[in-house]
Amino acid sequence: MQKSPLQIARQNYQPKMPVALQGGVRLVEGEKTHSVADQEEIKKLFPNTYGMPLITMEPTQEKNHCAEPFNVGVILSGGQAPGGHNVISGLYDGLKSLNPNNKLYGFLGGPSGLIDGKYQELTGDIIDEYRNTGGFDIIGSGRTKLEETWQFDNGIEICKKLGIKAVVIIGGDDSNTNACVLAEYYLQKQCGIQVIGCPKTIDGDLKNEMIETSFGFDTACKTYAELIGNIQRDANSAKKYWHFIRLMGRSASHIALECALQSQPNICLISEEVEAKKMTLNDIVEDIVKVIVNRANAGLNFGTILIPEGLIEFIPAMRVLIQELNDMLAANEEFVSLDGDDAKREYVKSKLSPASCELFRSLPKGIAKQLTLDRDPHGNVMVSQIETEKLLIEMVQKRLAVLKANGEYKGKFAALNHFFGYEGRCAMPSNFDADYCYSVGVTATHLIAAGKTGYMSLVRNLTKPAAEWLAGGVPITMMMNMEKRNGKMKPVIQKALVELDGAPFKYLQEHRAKWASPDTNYIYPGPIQYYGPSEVCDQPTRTLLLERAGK
Ligand code: FBP
Repeated sequence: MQKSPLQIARQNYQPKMPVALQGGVRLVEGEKTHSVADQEEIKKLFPNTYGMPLITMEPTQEKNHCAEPFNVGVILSGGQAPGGHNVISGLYDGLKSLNPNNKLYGFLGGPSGLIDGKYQELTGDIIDEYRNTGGFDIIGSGRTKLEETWQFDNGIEICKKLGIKAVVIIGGDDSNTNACVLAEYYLQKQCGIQVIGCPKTIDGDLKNEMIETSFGFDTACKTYAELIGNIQRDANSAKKYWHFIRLMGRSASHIALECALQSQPNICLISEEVEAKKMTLNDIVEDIVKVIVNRANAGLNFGTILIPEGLIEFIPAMRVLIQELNDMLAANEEFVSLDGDDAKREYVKSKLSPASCELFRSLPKGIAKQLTLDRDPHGNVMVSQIETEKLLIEMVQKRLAVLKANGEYKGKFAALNHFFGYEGRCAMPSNFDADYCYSVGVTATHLIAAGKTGYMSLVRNLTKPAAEWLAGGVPITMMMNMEKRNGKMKPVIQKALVELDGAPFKYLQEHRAKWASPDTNYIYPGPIQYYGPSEVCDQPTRTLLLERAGK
């Protein structure tokens, strides 16, 4: 296979590691834990894995060694995130250093690989091909939900067949919730199979008191910020377009916020703020229009607007509509059997409450249809398919036309829409993600060797140089609360949304008037750098730096 010079160079990159993981490792148990909310219910649902202690890893003189070889299975779950291959290489190297006869199996195509018994042994040659690369193509990923006991039982069979002592699930909040359910089930069954989770998602919404960031967020944001910076240079050169840029991230606005901190656009919408202020679509449009008119008055008919992909779900009336649609689609097979868009539209309208029906009717047909598309296996609306940026352009255009007719706007409005998501999910991992992921993988092997289950591999202190990072394990039950999914209350890992009293949002709040003004405040971040001075190559995200400042 042909490779670029950078691909070849990256294959030989040796991830930086915390001192705690460089030699022998000793596990130290800390305080017992409890879930973030709904303690009694979570405790009842997870009698075996609830309340386990936090674990920290300390360096020792003695090298770790497991006399009896053992095998581990790994699953990549959900959307791609840069660094997944390094978690697997860290796991592989960790296992081999414990005993060269240990084996690593990859389950193919996501969680379904465990259920259907599709696997591949990951040998040294295979691992070497994928070190420090983006993508999940080493074994593939999938969104099958691991939640039924027959699936868990199939897992036991295949693990027994392959001599697998532990399954490592690399996934986001929903996949790690499932990892916890699986760990609990395997303990109840006393089948001797451990389950360890690893925090993955570009969305950045799997974070909490213990997990400082999920992997992939760093690389994805830096990739999008580069593209936004390039667009801003173009806008500032051509001076003729408003760019409406939607950014992936599902519900949370972390990606949009981080990209704003890196590139300083004229406007960055934050879904969580829209919800807190109970804003309507018209309010949002009005805010955008004000900035456009103000810049037009100074002769500037161009700019950039960042839009989080989950925005629509945070507009209170829209949220009610989406919830009604979710419940309707979950409990209704009749809808799927209907033929044609018009029949479906009429059917939906007949099932909605009067207020939601009114809102549904007022939406452009394309957007309304996008809202009724299939949900993901976790019952979530697939916000990546809803073109909010086009909806906003249309509404802004209409409003500006009214202002123009009234003589209140004299500018020219030409808009271009963009959606950045898939461009960043498989980018070559930044040094941060390459280092972080490798350590997460090595940490997981130590948790497995110590017989732990129901834990998430933990690497923290991430704004310090990698040598000073801390490793350990956090019980997954600690992150859980009860939420409504597919119409039913379920135990799930609490999603981290943007905190409006958090330092990253406050920074945006303090600076956005200046960024919206006719002065040029754009930053052009440029591409991710892998080689060169540390301040250029090893910087974590602005979000992480601001959140950790003073801690
Ligand atoms: P995960 O939560 O699985 O990490 O997925 C992240 C994500 O990229 C979201 O930002 C986006 O909404 C979604 O996946 C898109 O899903 P798909 O890959 O199925 O199109």
